[in-house]
Amino acid sequence: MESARPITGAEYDVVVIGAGFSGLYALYRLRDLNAKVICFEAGDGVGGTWYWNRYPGARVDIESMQYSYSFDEDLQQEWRWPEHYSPQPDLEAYANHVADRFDLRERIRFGARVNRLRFDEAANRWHVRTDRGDQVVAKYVLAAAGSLNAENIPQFPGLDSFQGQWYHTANWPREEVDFTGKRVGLIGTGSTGIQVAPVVAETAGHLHVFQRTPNFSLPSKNRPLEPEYEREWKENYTERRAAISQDPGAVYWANPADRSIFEFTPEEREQILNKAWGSKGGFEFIRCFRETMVNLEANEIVAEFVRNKIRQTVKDQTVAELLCPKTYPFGTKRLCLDTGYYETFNRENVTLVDVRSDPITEITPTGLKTTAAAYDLDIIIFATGFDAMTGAMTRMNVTGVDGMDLRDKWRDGPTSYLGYFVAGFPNLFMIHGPGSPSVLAQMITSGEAQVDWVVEFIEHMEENGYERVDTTSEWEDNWSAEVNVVADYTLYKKADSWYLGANIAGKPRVFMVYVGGFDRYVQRCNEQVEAGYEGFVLS
Ligand code: N01
Repeated sequence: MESARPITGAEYDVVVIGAGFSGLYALYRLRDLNAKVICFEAGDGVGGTWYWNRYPGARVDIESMQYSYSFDEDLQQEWRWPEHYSPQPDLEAYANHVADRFDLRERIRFGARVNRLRFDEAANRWHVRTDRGDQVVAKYVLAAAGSLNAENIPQFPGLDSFQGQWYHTANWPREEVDFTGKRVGLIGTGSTGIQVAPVVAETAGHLHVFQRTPNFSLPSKNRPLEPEYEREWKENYTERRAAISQDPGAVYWANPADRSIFEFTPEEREQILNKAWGSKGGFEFIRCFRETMVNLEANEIVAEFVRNKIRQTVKDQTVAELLCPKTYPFGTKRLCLDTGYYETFNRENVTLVDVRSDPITEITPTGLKTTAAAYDLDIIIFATGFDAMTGAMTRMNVTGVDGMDLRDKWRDGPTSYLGYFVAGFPNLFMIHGPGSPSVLAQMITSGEAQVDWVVEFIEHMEENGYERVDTTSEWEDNWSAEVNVVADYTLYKKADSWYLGANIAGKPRVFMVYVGGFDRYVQRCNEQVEAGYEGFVLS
């Protein structure tokens, strides 16, 4: 939608927030309802995560033959992915192709960040405003605003005084940033930092990596996509997508192994893990043994195997030990995939700084200070993550029934029913919201499934003349209990991760991701519908 003029006073059936992969698919699906729809997108283009995260090294860590839409057979047959793990430009190009191929752009208003959502109880309508002055009214809001888009920039004193350039990875400029010969400081060693470091180290004069917590990272073994591999996928897409829909992580495993680690000798375990590590790369490694994520003893065997790989790769053993995670079980912070991350620390121009023992105290005009030292820097990169799962929603100033502010509602931690609904916020559907599988399932596929469910829900409401759907605190509590029961069965809560909100100072410690599996989640949502829309208050 090209018009730069704000839209005021218009009424819509549905406002979609966000033109990332889920938002685009929602625009496609909502056509079935013949609904009047508008999408507000903060960026100037489509792609969501893959529009904003254009930092050096940005790359998806699920194979693109799977990390792609399944809804259109011609699309999945015709689109060609150059590499196993696509870099950001290829993913953004794909999102643009989809937007054009299915004529989705005409309904998107770009450069329009939703900054106010107010529910009008008398009329059962949402009033939606954007920072560009749009003011519209809609019966339904479908918030596909992303799980990981409200960037976290730690409040170090002095950032305003810094005379060099600084960037958060999720708000990276379109123009290339030239690191040649520059003194670069990289703060953060999650999935993002681990991708940034090897690329920046290639040209930087010197790279300081400021690490607070080391992460487990697996080799991606990324490579150009072999024509034979592509052909095999395309010939078997129907069966493989079906297998993906039955998988807890919504991914396809070529060699699913259901074996106990305790049935093998230490030598045999080592052999199995080595094979998974060294062959195709990627997350297949996690599935070597069935107990890895639920049994501490099994987990520690796998963790120590990875630590040994780090020790073998990094020449300086003091640095290697600093890079070895030892304070939480393997996989309980989001696992990373890398291309040459640990090798980066063998370079002369790279230094690891442990800011757990020596925290950053301030940003200065010429760099940054820790408690023990000062570092002169030309560029600071914040790979410091996100106010995950809730930030996108709470930053929109949402008020529901009785003027209830979503931030107040979630003061003690986010609540939802099935990850879609928040009691007191009728007709508002979240995609990848807290209480959904979100990032623990492959997000394009799980987004498609969630959008399908929402569209069918709206269809049901329209066919039956309902004006409003809400849920109750009781059903939110039931769902929170279910989310916690499955999380308690695993080791996930043993890490200070963003899944728990632990990365944001003051954020309540609540486990926000449904880890019962994507397949089980879809089943649970359908069960509630089949049980006569149990847990929903329809009127
Ligand atoms: O963010 P993170 P991310 N001082 O929160 C550190 C997805 N993703 O952008 O661990 C010093 O994981 C923080 O330290 P600690 C994926 O789901 C996917 O890397 O909190 N350090 C941590 O090291 C991922 O999980 C892909 O102690 C500070 C880092 O910053 C999610 O996005 C690629 C600090 C933040 O790590 C987020 O990943 C990239 C401070 N004050 C991302 N504050 C792929 O698909 C924070 N840190 C490949």
